[in-house]
Amino acid sequence: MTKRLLLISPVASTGLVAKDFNFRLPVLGVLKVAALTPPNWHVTILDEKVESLDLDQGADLVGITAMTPTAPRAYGLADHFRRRGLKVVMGGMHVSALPEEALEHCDSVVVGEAEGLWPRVLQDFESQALQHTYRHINGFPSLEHLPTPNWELYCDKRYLPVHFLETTRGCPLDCEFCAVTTAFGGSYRNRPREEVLAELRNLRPFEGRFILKNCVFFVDDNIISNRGYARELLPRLAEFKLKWFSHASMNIARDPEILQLCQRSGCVGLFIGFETFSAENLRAVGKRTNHPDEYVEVARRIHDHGIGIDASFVFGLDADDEGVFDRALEFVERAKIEVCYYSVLTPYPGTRLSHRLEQEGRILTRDWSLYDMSHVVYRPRSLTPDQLLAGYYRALKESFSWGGILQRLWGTTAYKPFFYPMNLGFRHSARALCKAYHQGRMDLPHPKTTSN
Ligand code: B12
Ligand code: SF4
Repeated sequence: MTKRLLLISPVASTGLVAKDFNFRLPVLGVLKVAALTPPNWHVTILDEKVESLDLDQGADLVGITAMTPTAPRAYGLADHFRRRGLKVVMGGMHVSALPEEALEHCDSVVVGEAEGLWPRVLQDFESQALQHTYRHINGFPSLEHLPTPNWELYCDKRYLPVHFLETTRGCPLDCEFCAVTTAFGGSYRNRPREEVLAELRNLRPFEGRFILKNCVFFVDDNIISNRGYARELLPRLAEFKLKWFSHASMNIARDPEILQLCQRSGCVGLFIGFETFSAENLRAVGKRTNHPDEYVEVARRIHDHGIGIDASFVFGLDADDEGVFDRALEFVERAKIEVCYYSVLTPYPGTRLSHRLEQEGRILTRDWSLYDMSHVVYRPRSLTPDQLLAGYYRALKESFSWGGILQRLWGTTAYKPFFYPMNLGFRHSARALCKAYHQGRMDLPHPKTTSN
């Protein structure tokens, strides 16, 4: 008999890219879980960011994903469905780091990647033998022969026209603040090239669009992780006439051949983690690929290939002083960065940063809803929380003012139909957040009292 699986992606209440219309982006994690589900199950995915959830909805089993800022909402929903007598399984970055916490709200937790675990969860559920935790015992699962995600499940969601796809998981750098190495492992695992190409072939172009018909976001943390792999994959992308976007390490700017392959295969933009201008900070977080004296040149070389840059900066690292905001602002203007992505340092559970700040007694709150990179949830070393918050919101406001946007985009060689709307989207969210900040809504409710 067919069983019904309801997969839910909960929404976070705040954050720059959390719930805003401009960031109606698809959720790949639950789509991957759906793809791993055997055909005797009927799967529905509900993404609270783009649709409302019927709390009386029927299902045989409920699966809920959670990132840290969505965890409180995810737990609330799990409690609700369990009160209704339904079994709830949780997965995703946050609950994988804190399975014991999650088990207070759900019946079962999938720790880490669903591949290799999910079919067993469903089998156990069907034979009424659901276990509390499912985890990989031999490291990380193989990325070979992954089932193809069924994008039809998203056909009514009115997401922005972009398909998400992975070629790699994992990252060896293990930057202190980043959740990726703990979650996906300290080596790059590449998917077989032919399987990536088959997945691309399976994607349907977005109907009714003149531009951005074949837009793909490779959600890899570093699209050039394995140079040999990238050298062979990139030329093969040409047949799909993609406009693609991804993350890359700064090493890409030192590799003219790869940059050219990116350009020829339709790369419109790269998210680059510049993070900080302080060599001391870079040493402390372990980001070995970055050298601040090269940043302007890195941007120039990427721009020379018509590729736009989404530059990420983290504020509140231990060596940051009050000048950190102006240094970032000056750089993004001078280097004509197409999109600036500022974050307040946030100690996500499971990261080295979280362990260290915990030991140093510097965590101010474990209200996960505030872990959205727009609040200060720890005690910074060289700034006060107020200085950090004020500087962060000033940088956001200035970078996404009309003047700031024009200054950065004027004369850009990057693909404008991609970056102009993206800036408008960020401007909209940044303004809403700045307003909340000026109304005092981004302060911690009870600073220094909630650590437990
Ligand atoms: C693309 C992306 C985004 C996109 C799209 C997010 C989305 N809708 O999915 C955007 C730009 C919107 C975004 C936003 C944010 N992001 Co983001 N994002 C990513 C990125 C690069 C890829 C996500 C992805 O698709 N991964 C691939 C999928 C397959 O992996 P997955 O989702 O983890 O799913 C697997 C398992 O976890 C598990 N699983 C997941 N869910 C479930 C559910 C069940 C029931 C089961 C059984 C299993 C299961 O199975 C899946 C397959 O193996 C990751 C980094 C990374 N490498 O993952 C960061 C990452 C997830 N983001 C992160 C953060 C912090 C944010 C923001 C808070 C940033 C901000 N400044 O606001 C916001 C939060 C948004 C929100 N929901 O409120 C952190 C999360 C840390 C944490 N502990 O939560 C990450 C890990 C980045 C990092 N370097 O630390 N993000
Ligand atoms: S910040 Fe980037 S380079 Fe550093 S560990 Fe995370 S994914 Fe790897």
